Amino acid sequence: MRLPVSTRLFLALCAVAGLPMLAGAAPTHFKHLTLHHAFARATVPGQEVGAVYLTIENDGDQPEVLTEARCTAADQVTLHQTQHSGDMTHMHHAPSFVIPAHGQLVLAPGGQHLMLESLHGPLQVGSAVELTLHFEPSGDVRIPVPVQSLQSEGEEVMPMPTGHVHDPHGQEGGQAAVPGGQ
Ligand SMILES: [Cu+2]
Repeated sequence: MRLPVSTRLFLALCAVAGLPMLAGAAPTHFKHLTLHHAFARATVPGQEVGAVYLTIENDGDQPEVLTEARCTAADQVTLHQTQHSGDMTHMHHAPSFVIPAHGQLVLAPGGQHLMLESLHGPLQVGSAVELTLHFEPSGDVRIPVPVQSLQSEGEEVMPMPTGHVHDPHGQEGGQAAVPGGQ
C-alpha cells in the first residue's frame, strides 16, 4: 500500500521532531495530571542550588495544588517565583502552585520554578535526578528529571534535532542578489 505524499511527509516530520524527545523523560500520567518536559539545569562544582522546570496539565474538574517537592539530589526543594521589577530580578518562595481545573502550570526559566537547595553534588548533563511532587488532593508522584544544559536564565531550551539540517537560505524561491548600486 502506498501512502499519500502528505502522510509520508507528516511521518517524516514526526520522525525528525521525535528525535530530541528520546533524550528527555516520557510524560508521567498521574490521576488527572500529566507531567512533562521536566528538566533540571546542569550545575558546576561548588554550586549550591539548582532549578527544575516542568509543565503540569490538569484534565480534572478540580484544581490541584502543588504544595511540596523533594529531590534525591538536594537537601531541600522550594517553590520559587521569579519577579522582575524594573531591571531587577529576584526570587521569592511561593507557598504553593495551583494547577487550575482543565488548565496547566508551566514552570520555566524566568518564571515559576522548583529550586533545589543544598545540592549533594553537581548536576551533570546526561544524568537524571528523581523528583517527588506532592499535590493536594491527589498525593505524591515521583518522576525522573533529566539534567540538561542551559546557557542563561530565561533562555528558551530548544533541543536541536539531529540528522536534519535546515538551510535558512534554501527553498524560498532563491535569494536574488541585491545589486549594491554603483
Ligand atoms: Cu529560585
